[in-house]
Amino acid sequence: MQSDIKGKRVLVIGSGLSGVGAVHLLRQVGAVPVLLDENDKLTEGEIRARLEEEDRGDTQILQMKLADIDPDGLSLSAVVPSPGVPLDTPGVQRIKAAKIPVWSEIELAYRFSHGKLAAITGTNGKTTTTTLVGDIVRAAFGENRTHVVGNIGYSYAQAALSTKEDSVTVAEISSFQLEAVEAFHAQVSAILNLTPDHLNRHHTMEEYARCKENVTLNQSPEEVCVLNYDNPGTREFGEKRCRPRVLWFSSHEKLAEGLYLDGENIVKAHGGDRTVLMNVHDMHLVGRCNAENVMAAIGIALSLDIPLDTILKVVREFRAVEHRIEYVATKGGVDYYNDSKATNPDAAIQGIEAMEKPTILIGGGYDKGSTYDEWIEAFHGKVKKLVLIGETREKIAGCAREHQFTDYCLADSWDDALNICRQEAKPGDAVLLSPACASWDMFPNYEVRGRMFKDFVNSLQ
Ligand code: UMA
Repeated sequence: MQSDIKGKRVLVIGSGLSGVGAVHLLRQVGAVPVLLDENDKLTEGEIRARLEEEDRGDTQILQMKLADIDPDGLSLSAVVPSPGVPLDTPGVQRIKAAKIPVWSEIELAYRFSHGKLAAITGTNGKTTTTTLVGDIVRAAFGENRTHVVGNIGYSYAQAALSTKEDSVTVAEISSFQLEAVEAFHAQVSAILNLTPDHLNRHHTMEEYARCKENVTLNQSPEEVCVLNYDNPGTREFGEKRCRPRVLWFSSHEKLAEGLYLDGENIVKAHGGDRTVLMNVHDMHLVGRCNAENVMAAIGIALSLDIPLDTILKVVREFRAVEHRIEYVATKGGVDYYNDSKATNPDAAIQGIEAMEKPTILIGGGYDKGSTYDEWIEAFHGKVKKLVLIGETREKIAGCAREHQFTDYCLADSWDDALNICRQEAKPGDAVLLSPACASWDMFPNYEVRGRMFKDFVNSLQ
């Protein structure tokens, strides 16, 4: 589907990956992008330098607060906010009141893309599942027909115009990106799980779930949504409101239809038949959460009509993605794991569960309004020291005391936290960076946080 925006002015908010991708797409289709960034620390030159070479010259740049723009005066035909831009601010509300369409960057991208789309959302496991599905699609259809985009770190808008009728796009989609969608339509969708996250942005769990459920928007009853049978949120959605056909997966229940974990085996149940697909020890990924990601990926790939033997071959060869319970090295008898991607308590619980040794845990960071009770309860005698960093350190310390967990300390800085780990870790221990918080108070993103941790580990004798 295309949209008639040729020659029309479109405001792009944010000059990060999404904004740059959106400007590029808009220019390629003959629209006139106006790029606004609210960060007053950036110079116009810096913003322009972020754009693709061919977009730099005459793209109009605005450096001001969104609340100060005059939507009518700018003669806008649409507004494309980057995912990081909250949509309930007065600036966005004024744009909506002026009846100017507000499209998230994935909505814009979708309108100009071709071929099939598999869209994967959920609170945790998105990146692993998307990467795995991407590898399977690549093995089945070849590199040229495969596009892996979205929250994974590559703007969908940037890739959209390279897609063709025979392309298969695999998109990792966040709740932020699903807030302003309209025509967006994936042939296969997945919601891996729903647990509290980003509540400072979405305010309530209902609103967060509503955004995630938008991944099924415009799907027909013949199309497929892959859902987690064990998670109360996705289960309720699948049983009550989901329009496309549900393909369930479960790591707890032997389902009559769908994919499930039976001891060490992944089993497919269909039409009364049960087939053992593989043993979880035949793959390189560890932990129940990864068995769930693999089942979801198999379900998505089967729904894209990819042969089972192609799927299972890729699953057997697949290795963990960077920053997700990633083994870094063993130094002085201490195992170091980088789980910087655990940016909420639920993901961090999975990090702890995967540890098999007494663990020194680095936690804390940007305050997203999460509660930490369940995370601290999951320590179960495994965490010998909790080293707290960032904005949430006092809040987590208070929560730890309420749960009678007192083996924590507050680090004054990132370096201080690493020094504490160095002093506390004894041979036979593990050190785990699994912060349960976003990184934005101390780092540009979780990747930088994870790489700094790995640099520290690699510098140890
Ligand atoms: N900005 C404004 N006004 C605002 C907010 C931001 O002007 O109110 C400007 C900033 O000054 C900055 C730019 O917007 O220059 C940044 O935009 P952004 O925060 O949307 O970041 P992008 O670089 O466009 O990256 C986004 C996703 N970021 C977020 O959702 C916060 C990336 O996901 C994604 O990989 C990328 O698009 C490509 O699709 C990252 C993420 O942290 C990994 N996602 C969250 C998560 O996984 O928990 C949802």
